[in-house]
Amino acid sequence: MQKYDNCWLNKDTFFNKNYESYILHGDCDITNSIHKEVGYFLSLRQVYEENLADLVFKKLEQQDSSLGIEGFKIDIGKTTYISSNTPVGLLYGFFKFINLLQNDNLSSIVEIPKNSIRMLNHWDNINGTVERGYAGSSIFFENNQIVKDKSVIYHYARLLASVGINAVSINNVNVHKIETYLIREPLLSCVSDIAYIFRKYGIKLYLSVNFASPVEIGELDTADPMNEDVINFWEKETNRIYKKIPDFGGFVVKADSEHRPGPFTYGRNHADGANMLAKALQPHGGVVFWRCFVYNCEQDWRDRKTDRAKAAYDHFMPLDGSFDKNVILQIKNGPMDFQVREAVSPLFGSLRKTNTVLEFQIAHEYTGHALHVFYLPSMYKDILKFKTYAEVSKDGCIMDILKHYPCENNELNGITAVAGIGNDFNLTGHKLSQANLYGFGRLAWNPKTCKSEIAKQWINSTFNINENAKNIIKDILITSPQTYENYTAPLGVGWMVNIYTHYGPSVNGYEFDRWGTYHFSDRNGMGVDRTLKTGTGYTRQYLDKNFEIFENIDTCPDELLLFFHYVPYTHILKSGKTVIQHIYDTHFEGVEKVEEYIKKWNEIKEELDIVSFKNVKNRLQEQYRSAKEWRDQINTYYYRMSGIEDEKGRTIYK
Ligand code: GCV
Repeated sequence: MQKYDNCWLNKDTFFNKNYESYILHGDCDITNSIHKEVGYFLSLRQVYEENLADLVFKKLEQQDSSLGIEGFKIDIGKTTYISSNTPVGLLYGFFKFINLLQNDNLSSIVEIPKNSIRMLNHWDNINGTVERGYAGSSIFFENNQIVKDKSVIYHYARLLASVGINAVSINNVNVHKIETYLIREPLLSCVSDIAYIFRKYGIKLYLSVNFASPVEIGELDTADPMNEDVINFWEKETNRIYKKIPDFGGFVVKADSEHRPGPFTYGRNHADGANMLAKALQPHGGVVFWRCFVYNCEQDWRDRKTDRAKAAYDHFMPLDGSFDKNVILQIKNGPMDFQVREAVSPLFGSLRKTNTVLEFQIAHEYTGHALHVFYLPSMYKDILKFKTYAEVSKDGCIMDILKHYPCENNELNGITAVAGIGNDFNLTGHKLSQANLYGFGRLAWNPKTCKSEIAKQWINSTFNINENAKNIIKDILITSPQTYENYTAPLGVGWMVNIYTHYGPSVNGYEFDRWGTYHFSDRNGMGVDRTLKTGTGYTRQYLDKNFEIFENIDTCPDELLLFFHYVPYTHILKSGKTVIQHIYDTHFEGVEKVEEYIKKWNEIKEELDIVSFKNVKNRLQEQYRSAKEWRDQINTYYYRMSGIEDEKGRTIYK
C-alpha cells in the first residue's frame, strides 16, 4: 500500500490522451517541481521519448499583462502549449491540464485567479496535536519538534498547488509557550525547511504569532504596541526571520480573544496592535492577517443585552481606514463561529477602507468531526453569493466584495480556511471530505465555480468508477449539508452541541454558560431576538436592505428565523408548517436520508477500492448512530417544552 492516498491526483484517472514528452525552459525551484510532476505524469504512460514534444511549456518572453502573475493559457493542438508569465502560472497550467484530462474535457482555456490570496490556516500545535482536527496528527510537528519525515508535506504541497492554493500558515492561532519560539532559532531553521518545500509549489509560508512574545520570551515586561522596546523587538525578530526565509509571508494573529493576549491589555486598540506588526513586516513585503474573532467569552448568561454576534462589528467597524496597507482583517464567515447555519458577518460590505479576507472552516468542528458526510462547497457558495447590497456591484455579493474592496483589483484580498488536515492516510479523515479541500481551492480561485461542477470534477479525478457510482457519490455529497442540518440544531439557532468537543447533541450544553451562545427555548417558544425593535439590535449592523429583511419576521428567511427572532412553536413558516412540526419532520427526514446513504454506498461496493469503501462505510454507520441520537434528543426536548404532538404520530420519547 502506498504511504498516502493520491486524492484527486489519482494516477488511474489521468489518461485518455497520449502525451509522450515535453519541453520546459528555465530552471528554478518551481520549474524543478514542474519537471518532477511532468516526469511522473509521463512515467505513468510508460513511454518517454526525449525528442518528441507534444506538450510545451512556455514562459512568455513578452509578458502578457492580462494573465497577471498567476494566470495561464492552455492551447490544445497537435502540440499543446501551456504558457504563462511566471513559473507558478506554468505549474497551475499543468495541473489544470491534468484536471481537464481527468474530466475528459480537454479544450483551450485561459485562467486567471479571481482572488489573490488563497490560503489555508493550520491549527497545529508543536506537540503534534491539531486543534479541532479530526484526521490524525499534525503533518508539520511531532514531540515538540518539526517532523523528521517531510514526505507528507511534499505530497500535501503538490495537492494544494494543484488547486491553486498560494499561502499557508502552519501553526495554531492559539500560540502556546513553545510555539512562541517558532520565530527564533533553532525552530526557525526548521520552519525554513518547511518553507522550502512549499516554495517549490508556489506557496508562501506564514506563522501565527503570540502578541505577547516580548513578555513570553522573557525579554521585556510589556507587549504594549506603542512602546519603543516592543517596536524594536518585533523589528529585530522580523529581520531575523527574513534573513532565514526571504519570501516569508508574514503573521497571523488572534489577539484579545478567548484568553489570548492583545493590545487591550495596554489600553490600545486593534489598529495599534496590527499596525505595529505591519510596520516591522513592511520593509520585507510581509503582511499581517489580523483576526476579527474578538468577543467576550466570559459573558453572564443572565445578561440579555450583550450579544456575541455583535462583537466583531462593534470592535472593528470604528477602525475602518485606520489599518496600514499591509494589514488584512480576517473575518469568519459568520458573526458567531462556523455554525452549520448562521447569518453572514455584517462586516462584509460595511468595511470599505480596509483589506479583508473571508475565513471559512474546512475542519469539521461543527460539521460532524469528519465522521459525518458534509460537503462544504454548498455552504461556501451560499456565503459567497450572499447579497450585502453594498454598491460595489449590482447586489454587492460577498465574492464581489472580496475582489473590489477597498479598491479595484486589490492585491490583498481573498479567502482563507482552517484546514483541519492531518497525517491520516487520506489527509482528511473522511474520504469524502477530500472534496472539501479540493472545493475550497477551486472556489478561492474562482468563486463562481458551481458546487455540482466541483463535486463532479473531484469525483472524476479521484475515482475510476462507472457513471452510476459517480452519480451516487455526487448525490450523497450534494444532499449532505441539508441532511446534517436537518437532524441537528434547527432554523439557524445553532449551538446545541456538547460543550468543548462540539460533537453530538446537547440542547442545553451552552445555554447557561459564559460563551454567549444561547437559544432561549422556553415553554412558549425559542430563538434569539436580534431585532432593533425588541431585541439586541444586531440586525442594524447590516446595510439598510438586509436590515429590513432580517428585522421583519415576514421577510426573514426560514433557515435563519431563530437566529434573528424569538417565535412561538406554533409560528407558521413560509413552508406552511409550524416551527414545531418543522423540527419533528426535519429530524426524521435527516435520519432517513443517512439510512439511504448507507444503502447506496453498499450498492457501489464493487466499483470502489476497498480502502475508500470501508473508510466511508464505517463513518456512515457512526453518522447513522449519531443522527438518531440527535433526532431523539431534539424531538423529545421540544415535545416536552411545547407539549405539542407530532402530527404524524411518530415515536418521540415522552
Ligand atoms: C483556535 C472556536 C474554536 C477554537 C478556536 C477558535 C478560533 O472558538 O472552538 O478551538 O481556536 O474558534 O477560531 O480562534
